[in-house]
Amino acid sequence: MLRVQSPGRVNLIGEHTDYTLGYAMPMAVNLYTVLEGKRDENVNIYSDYFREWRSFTLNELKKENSWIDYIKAIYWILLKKKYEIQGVKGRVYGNLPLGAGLSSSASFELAALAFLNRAYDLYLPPRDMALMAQEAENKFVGVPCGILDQFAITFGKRDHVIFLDTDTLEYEYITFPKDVSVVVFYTGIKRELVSSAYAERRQIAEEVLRILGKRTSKEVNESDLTHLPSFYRRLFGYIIRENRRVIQVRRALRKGDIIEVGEILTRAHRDIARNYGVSCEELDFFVNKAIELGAYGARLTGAGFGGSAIALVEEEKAKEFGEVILKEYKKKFSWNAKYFIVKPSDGVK
Ligand code: GAF
Repeated sequence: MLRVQSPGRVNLIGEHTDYTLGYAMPMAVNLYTVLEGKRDENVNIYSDYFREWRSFTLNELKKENSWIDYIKAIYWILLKKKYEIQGVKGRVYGNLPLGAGLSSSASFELAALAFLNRAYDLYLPPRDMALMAQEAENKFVGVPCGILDQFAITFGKRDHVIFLDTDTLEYEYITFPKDVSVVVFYTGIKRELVSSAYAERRQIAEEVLRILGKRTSKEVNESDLTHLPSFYRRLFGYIIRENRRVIQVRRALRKGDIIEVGEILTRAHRDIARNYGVSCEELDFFVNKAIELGAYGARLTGAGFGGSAIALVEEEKAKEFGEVILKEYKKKFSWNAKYFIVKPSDGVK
């Protein structure tokens, strides 16, 4: 029996920068998708969460709008690249909440890819695994995501965040302070990336690059935007500042200045909410309350539009912080909200 454990991801800073090939700083976290099983002729997987078996044969890789599509997506990319693989009989379970903005889809896809990599001795380098999982998500599942999630889940390292150049895929591990907790807060609002708002942002950002004749957001300055319509200026201005903030957070973390890290995070939230339009009342409520309760900083994490937010909190206060904010939040919003105290963790293994 083979068992693969694939984490979720939290992005510390660098949001909506990956599809213009900018900077980001994610971490893998200790909430997992687990896939266990053995080789077989066809694919037969039981999901604990959905309480059902799903099956397919390798010559019928059609999308069926179910959780099994994520496994199909991985078969699709491996077969397209002519890897010699067969089926699997197994079970998927875990404690990573689905659709909560913590990359449950990428986590599941990488669980499947890592599983097949080992089961069929494919010897895939980690970088290829991340890129293949992204291509599977883009082309089979149909979500136009960047590389952020797949990279974090593949390259995560315990006690570290990853400074990532999403253009060159050069990266650097930066120590995350042990006495600071990352409190992840799920708003209870499920998020579907297939929804058009994400794709729309991506289209506009790519259009700005085209108009300016630039390849990546790293090469764009505020002054380049002067002649663009104000809507474009506003959206792209955010991306330019966010790239800069990733560099600033790297510097502050290296200095061990968590107060500065926190301030930059909160500033990033205000900016994305005001100028990029992917926050919502619930996320803003969490960020405001978190600051009121003494967090170093707080911001939405992932695509936004619901999903999750994070706060950096002193380790010994994290539990109380989570309880208080959850209670306050539930008075006003969803009963499905939850919080998790997470740690930067190792990638898929
Ligand atoms: C989602 C996408 F999948 C990522 O690629 C990234 O764009 C993120 O939203 C926003 O930073 O998680």
